[in-house]
Amino acid sequence: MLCFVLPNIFMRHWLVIVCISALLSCRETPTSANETFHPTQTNHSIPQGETPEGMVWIPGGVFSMGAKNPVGLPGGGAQAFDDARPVHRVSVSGFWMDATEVTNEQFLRFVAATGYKTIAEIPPSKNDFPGVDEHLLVAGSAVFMPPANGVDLKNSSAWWQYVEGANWQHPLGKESTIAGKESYPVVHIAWEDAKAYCRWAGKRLPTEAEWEFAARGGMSGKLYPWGDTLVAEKEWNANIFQGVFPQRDDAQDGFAGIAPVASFPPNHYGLFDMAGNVWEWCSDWYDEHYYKAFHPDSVAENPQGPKVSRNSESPDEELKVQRGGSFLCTAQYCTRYMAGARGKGEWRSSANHIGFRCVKNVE
Ligand SMILES: [Ca+2]
Repeated sequence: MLCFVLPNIFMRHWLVIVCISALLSCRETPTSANETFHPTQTNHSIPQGETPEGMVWIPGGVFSMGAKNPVGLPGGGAQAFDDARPVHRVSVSGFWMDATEVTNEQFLRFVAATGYKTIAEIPPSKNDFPGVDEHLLVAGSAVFMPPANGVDLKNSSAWWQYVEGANWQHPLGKESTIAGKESYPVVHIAWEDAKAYCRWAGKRLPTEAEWEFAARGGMSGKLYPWGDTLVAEKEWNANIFQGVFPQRDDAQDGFAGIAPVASFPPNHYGLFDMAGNVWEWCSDWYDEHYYKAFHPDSVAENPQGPKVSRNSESPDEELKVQRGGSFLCTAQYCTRYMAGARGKGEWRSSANHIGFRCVKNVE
């Protein structure tokens, strides 16, 4: 899989990992052994007591985690998802999960209570960037800026710009606001920002295995959280990108850019936007070879991810897993809204398509 990192001196702020579908070469020969999905065995226990506000119960169980190579399937795009095989059996315990991505309104309550400042709001330190002119060390984050004309899809800097003053309260830069967008997912969130919110809320970030179990909604091996068909009879199930990427978003799904949470039907567990809208951080470090350590027929119990990040395309970066894809995903470029697809991002970086949701253990 070929991925690359946007070049910028402000690495910790906006190293957005972008995976290029058009350039992928399938280095792995699919075999039935490493692409076999078995039925999901769902637990039946339901916790006593009240349901935490805004959360749904994910029963846990044993499922097949990973992704088939979708290349050649209708809408499959050109990414082979080599990092998501072998498909392997995983057991997760039951847990509560936020039904939606964390919204601006919810994040505002967190900031009002704690005074927390996100990484995007803090100017990069001189110590972290020795030799860089101080006037260049400004707080900001990466913002998607559609180019006027077609561009080389190998060059993501053609549509991502580091914008001074861009942060969760000003998603497109200093002059923009979140007024009237209280029900939109909060964005420009780095991994430790998401972790801080979850801790404050008495919750935590999901593991990658928990996230995928939840996204699959009890089904096994489906391409999407709702089934195998991306769109049927023009009824969209997720906020992704239609048109010509990156310059023209036709919004056939009703939204050009981010949508308010829960604008599309939930999956079988009552979870909204498990595909598209904004990327969601998981607790795990990202290792492109992590799945290779699992045997397809053994069962991994509540895997927590690798101990360190490993990625051959950006070996110096520390990457955490992101899941679900975003409003910018399209088969023309990146189909990582698929249920088994993996994403990743530099853990101290943010952008206006990165958010999160939390989970909570049974008390
Ligand atoms: Ca859309």
